[in-house]
Amino acid sequence: MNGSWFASWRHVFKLDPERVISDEALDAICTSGTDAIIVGGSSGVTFENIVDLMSRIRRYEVDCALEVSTLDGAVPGFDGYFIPLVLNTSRAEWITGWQTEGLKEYGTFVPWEETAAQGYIILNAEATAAKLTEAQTELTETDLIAHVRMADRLMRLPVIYLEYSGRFGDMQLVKRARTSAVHAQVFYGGGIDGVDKARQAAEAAHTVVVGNIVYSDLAAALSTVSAVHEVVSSRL
Ligand code: 1GP
Repeated sequence: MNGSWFASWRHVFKLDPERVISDEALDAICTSGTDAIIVGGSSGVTFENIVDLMSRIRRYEVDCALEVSTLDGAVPGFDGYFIPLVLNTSRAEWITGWQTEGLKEYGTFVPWEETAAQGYIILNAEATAAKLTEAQTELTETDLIAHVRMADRLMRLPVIYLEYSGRFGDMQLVKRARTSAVHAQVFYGGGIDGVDKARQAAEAAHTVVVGNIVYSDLAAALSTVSAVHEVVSSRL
């Protein structure tokens, strides 16, 4: 795929620094066998709550990356950094605007070897990120493939993130996106609530991201780790 620091990730938990998670739950997540934890959220993210969550995850060996989504949310100390660029919006500030502002401020401190842009394609109109960025979520397959080619072939982004946050997506569409990408690693996130959906997502995307269910049903969240890894090992 791309030889990057996240290339081997198949299952990822995404934790929201704004939400409360007990030490016991965090221990279970960090020792679950997941390939990595991404810290990120669409609202209420502050320097302080990121530092707090990072320092708790740092007690474990699991890889931990930060999705930098606000100007004051660039916190040092993570294994890696993702910079989201929203591709299906006409609001330029979400494509390159805020990112350029961030580079004006922190550009000389960026650990480039561990930093990767994510081409976000947001496909659930109800997701907070969709509302915030005014994403055009109603994409046909033709629209989606064009966005994938834009990200993968023209912009050469290392990650394409198909974001359905809060709702399980169309796996046929996700699979089409993955097979259309030549270089990029295709992440899928949204609505995974247990083994069955985790398997379907693992069949469709390169990397499966599990978020909300961590906070509402920890056992179901934990069950997704082996579900994803079993699909991947059955392909080997
Ligand atoms: C959110 O893609 C992730 O950014 C995961 O989505 O919270 O719906 O699992 P869920």
